Amino acid sequence: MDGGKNILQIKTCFITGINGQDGSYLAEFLLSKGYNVHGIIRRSSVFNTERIDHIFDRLNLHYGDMTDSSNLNRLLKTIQPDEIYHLAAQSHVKVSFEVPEYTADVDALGTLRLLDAIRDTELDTRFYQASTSELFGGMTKELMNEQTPFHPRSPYACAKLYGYWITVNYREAYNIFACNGILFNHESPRRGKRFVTRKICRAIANIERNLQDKLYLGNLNAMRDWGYAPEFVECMWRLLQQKKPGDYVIATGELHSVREFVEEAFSHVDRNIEWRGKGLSEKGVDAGTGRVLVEVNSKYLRPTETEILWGDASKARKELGWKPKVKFKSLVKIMMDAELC
Ligand code: NAP
Ligand code: F7E
Repeated sequence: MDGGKNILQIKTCFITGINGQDGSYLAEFLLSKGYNVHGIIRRSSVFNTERIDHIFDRLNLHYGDMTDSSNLNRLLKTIQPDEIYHLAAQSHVKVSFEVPEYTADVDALGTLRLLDAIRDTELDTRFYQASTSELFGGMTKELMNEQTPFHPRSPYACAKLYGYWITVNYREAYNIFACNGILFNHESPRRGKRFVTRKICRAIANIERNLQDKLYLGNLNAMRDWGYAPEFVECMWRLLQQKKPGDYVIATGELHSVREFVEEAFSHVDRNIEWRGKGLSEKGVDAGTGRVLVEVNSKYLRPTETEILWGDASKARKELGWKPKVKFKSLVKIMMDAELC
């Protein structure tokens, strides 16, 4: 007897980080596929479910934390998920320099705790680890794929490096169906407000509404391969539907600088940005009015920077049949439209 689960073919999934950017899109996607969706949220002094409020009634939410093994063990025993999507993390690179030990506890040991809970409970489940292009460190302008050596450049990336390898190790040691998605930056109107794309789009909308004077940024020359989060979460699911577990780079293959993102985003409010000065004195000026709209502030620079992240997702295209539709210009439009409406 299988309690009717297989007869009805309703799959159960467990998402850590369900109220984050990716968790919210993934929950929507898995609900649309008919999954029974469970997830953990943390107790917070204010409401923290804004991104999932619209689907709240269709979710099974539990209090949980990646620092609490007994909680994770208990939840896995009770829920018995067919698939686990491990997205919870202290995900801000700059913040990881301020809280390196906490970042390691949540992002590295948290992953171990969850994998070990699978091992302890002897669950026959599939496991997705939210690995990151930050593993590569981006010191050279080269396309990065599954064979590119890792060189993490922040406490966040070092913690995620452990998460990557412990996922591979538990796959090899205990035959767990465990996969790494090495995702390059992906954004959306639900992106955290302190990540650069959302920060830029929000600031521009605020400037247009006279709520903010200018936008302060750090490294304008950093380059990223920015994709669209709803398309990227679909890959997480595709990865767990494969015959064999594996590790995949997910990226658009298009590279742009923070400076270009600023220019493109300002073009949506008909402002043409001209750059004047150099280094910390550089300013972005509205070519039409001469008003300074962008300044550099050293507090947004990082002790070590990941300069360039540019991904080659050929393996995902071939084996997962995945190809992104939303590239740089349409991504900026989606994000600016959302801020301006
Ligand atoms: P996000 O918006 O910052 O969401 C992170 C989630 O993790 C939130 O739900 C957060 O809950 C939860 N969380 C943090 N600490 C936790 C803890 N100790 N216990 C339980 N939950 C905790 O991040 P995202 O952009 O959706 O990214 C999802 C995952 O992919 C992360 O692991 C990130 O590192 C990784 N990643 C992201 C990108 C990207 O470009 N977005 C690229 C590669 C990899 P609270 O709301 O309570 O803080
Ligand atoms: O920075 C530069 C900054 O914070 C992008 C996370 O999801 O993607 C994300 O990490 C670039 C960096 O994302 C500001 O120095 C300039 O070079 O938006 P970000 P990130 O660090 O790339 C990876 C793949 C993840 O895995 C992470 O979880 O933009 N930058 N000025 C700035 N960045 C911020 N945040 N704020 C600025 O003012």
